[in-house]
Amino acid sequence: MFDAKQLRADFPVLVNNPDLVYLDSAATSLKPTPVLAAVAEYYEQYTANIKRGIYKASMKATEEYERSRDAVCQLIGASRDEIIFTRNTTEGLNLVMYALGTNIIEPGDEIVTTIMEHHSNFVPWQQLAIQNGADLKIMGITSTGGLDIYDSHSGGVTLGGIVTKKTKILALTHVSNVLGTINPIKDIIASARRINPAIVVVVDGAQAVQHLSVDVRDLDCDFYAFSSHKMYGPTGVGVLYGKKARLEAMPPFQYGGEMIQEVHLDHTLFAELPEKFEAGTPAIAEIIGLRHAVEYLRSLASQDAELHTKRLLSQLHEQITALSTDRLTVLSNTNLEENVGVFTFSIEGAHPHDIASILDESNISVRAGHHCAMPLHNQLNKAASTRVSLGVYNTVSDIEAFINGLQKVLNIFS
Ligand code: ALA
Repeated sequence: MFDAKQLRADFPVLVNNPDLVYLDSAATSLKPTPVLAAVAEYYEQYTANIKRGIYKASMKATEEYERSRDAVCQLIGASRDEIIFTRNTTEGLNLVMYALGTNIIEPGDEIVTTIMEHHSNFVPWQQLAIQNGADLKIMGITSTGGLDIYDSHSGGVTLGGIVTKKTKILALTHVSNVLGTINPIKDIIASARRINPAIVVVVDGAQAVQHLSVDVRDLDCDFYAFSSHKMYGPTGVGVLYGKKARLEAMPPFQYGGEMIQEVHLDHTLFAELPEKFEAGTPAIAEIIGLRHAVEYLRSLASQDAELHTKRLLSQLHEQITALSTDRLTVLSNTNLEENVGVFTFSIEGAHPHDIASILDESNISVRAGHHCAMPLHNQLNKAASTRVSLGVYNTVSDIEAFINGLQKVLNIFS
């Protein structure tokens, strides 16, 4: 039986700050003890560079590093040569844009993305379209915060209005960081492939892997990028999954150490996958820590922790309705079945930064601003918003504290 109160003992930040109401897990999650212990163990017991040393500590570090790759493979159903360690989701998406996008996009081609993208999965494609003379086409959203992709007759997903045979790349998020919306990626990809079987589909999974079970083969995406730090792992590590045939056909993204087989004065033979895309010394300790985050996540999934987060989101919505104010506008997805646990809102006459500062006086951490999603905010006619995002360690008391804090905000700005 899942018990969030008990689980909080796994998170030193919560133990050390018992009054903290942390509602910003979409920005970064807190880290459990096994992850921190694995990072410390590497630094305290066997610090060494990987793949370079013929001595015990180096071999152990290399082994632990590769065990993380195995753990990620199991998490998302990929094989070892399809998992590239990057710095973060942004770097993974940029890798695809530079190493593949710049080589395949020609004048007159189309790139399709959505209005709900984080800048990391929007700006690279926008810039590629500008540089290579392609058209950037953007899927819109409905009034409840889902993608506007459903056929009015059949109710099924149809991209007929936006993806065409000229669309070479479809880049979209699995879960929106502002709306909380879970996009029906599998149906979207199937619909896109019916129109253009050769389309390259790039998925931003940064807000998804910590909430949903992801199987990249079942989704049939070409690329899937995510970050360790949002899934209870260390900062400084990202994962890029790529279909083997795609990665093999791409040139390296960065040149340097460890991504080569042989270097001659006039040419270089590159390493096989995945090393071809892992130039230089990586974030060794953090990647070792990532395996423990994956294991933690798997144990949460077996306890059905997501059901707990969903219940908290429903409680939050019920209590917001009970406030019966017409000055608060909910911007996140109000179809809670489609929402991973994000509540984004605005209050008439109150700047989101002021809202966040007032909440912070009660030790409540939320995010305020455009959340790296300016096109979406423009579409919603808001310069900025305030966002609550839930993690597995949140409790009924956290929601109550937030509602009390919000009442204080409404009183101040009445
Ligand atoms: N992308 C992270 C967020 O949405 C930082 O907050």
